[in-house]
Amino acid sequence: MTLKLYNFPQSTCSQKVRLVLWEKEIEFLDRPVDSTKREHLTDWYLKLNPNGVVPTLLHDDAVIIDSSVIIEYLDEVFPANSLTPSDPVERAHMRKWLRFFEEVPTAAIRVPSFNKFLSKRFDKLTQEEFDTFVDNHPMRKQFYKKMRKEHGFDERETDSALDRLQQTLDRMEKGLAESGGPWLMGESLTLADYCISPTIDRMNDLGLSAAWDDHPLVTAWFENVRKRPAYAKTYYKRTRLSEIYEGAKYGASDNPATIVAESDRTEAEQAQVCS
Ligand SMILES: N[C@@H](CCC(=O)N[C@@H](CS)C(=O)NCC(=O)O)C(=O)O
Repeated sequence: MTLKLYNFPQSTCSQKVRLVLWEKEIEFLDRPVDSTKREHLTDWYLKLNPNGVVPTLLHDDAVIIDSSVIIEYLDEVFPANSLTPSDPVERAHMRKWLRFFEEVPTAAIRVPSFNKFLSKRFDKLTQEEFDTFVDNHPMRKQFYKKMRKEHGFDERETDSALDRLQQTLDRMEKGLAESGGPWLMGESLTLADYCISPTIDRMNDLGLSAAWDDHPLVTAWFENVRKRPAYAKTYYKRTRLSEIYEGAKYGASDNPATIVAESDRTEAEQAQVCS
C-alpha cells in the first residue's frame, strides 16, 4: 500500500490533509509540488487533478482530490484513531462544519494572503505574463481576474473577506460554548477541527490574531490544536508564508514525512499518469 500526497508545503488545503495524516499516524510519501515552476498546471498533474490545485492523494492506483474529500476518505479507509463521530446525527453536525468552513473561511483567507504575501510572486511578471498565468488556471481563473497584479484585492473584496473570517470566529465561539469544548464537536477531536486550523494559523501568520482576542474559547481551542504532535509535524520549516516571504523563523522542524526525491519524481510520475 502506498499513499502519496502531492501538495504545497505552504498551502492551507495541503496542511489540512497533512494534519489528519499525522494525527492518524498514517505513513505517507510527501511529494511537494513546485508552485514556482507551476508544476500544478502541467499536463501530467492536470491528468491527476483537472482543477489544477493541490492537494491530490494517490492511494495505490486511486486518485483522490479535494482536501475535504481526502480527509473524509482517509478517516473512512483507515479507521484507527478515528476523527469522525460514530453517531449519524453527530456525524452530520461535523459535516455541517466542514461545508461551512469550505464555503466561507477557506475561500476568504485567500484574499488577505494574496494582499500581504502571495501577490509578491507576480512582481517579476509583465501584465501579459500574468494574464497568461491566470488564463492557464482551470478553476482559479475567475478568482485571479478579480485581483490586481500589483496590489491584490480592492478594499471592498478585502473587507468582505475579513468579515467572513470574523463571522467564522463568532460561529466557532458559539459552537465551542454549545459543545462544551475543548473541540468543536465536544470531547473528541474531529475532522472539523483540522479543517479550520490551517485558516486560523494563516490568520495568525498574517498578523490577524487580534480578531479572536475577545473569543476566549477560540483562543483556548487554538492553543490546544497547536499542542498536538501532528501540528509540529505539519508545520515544518518554511510552511508559513512569513517564513517564505519575510524570513521569519518559526517552523518547527524539517519535513518529517518521507519525501519523494526530486530525481525520482517526474519520470516515474509521468510514466504513471501519461498514456
Ligand atoms: N477545494 C480545493 C481547493 C484547493 C486549492 O485551492 N488549492 C490551492 C492551494 S491552498 C492551489 O492549489 N492553488 C494553486 C493556484 O492558485 O495556482 C481543495 O480543498 O483541495
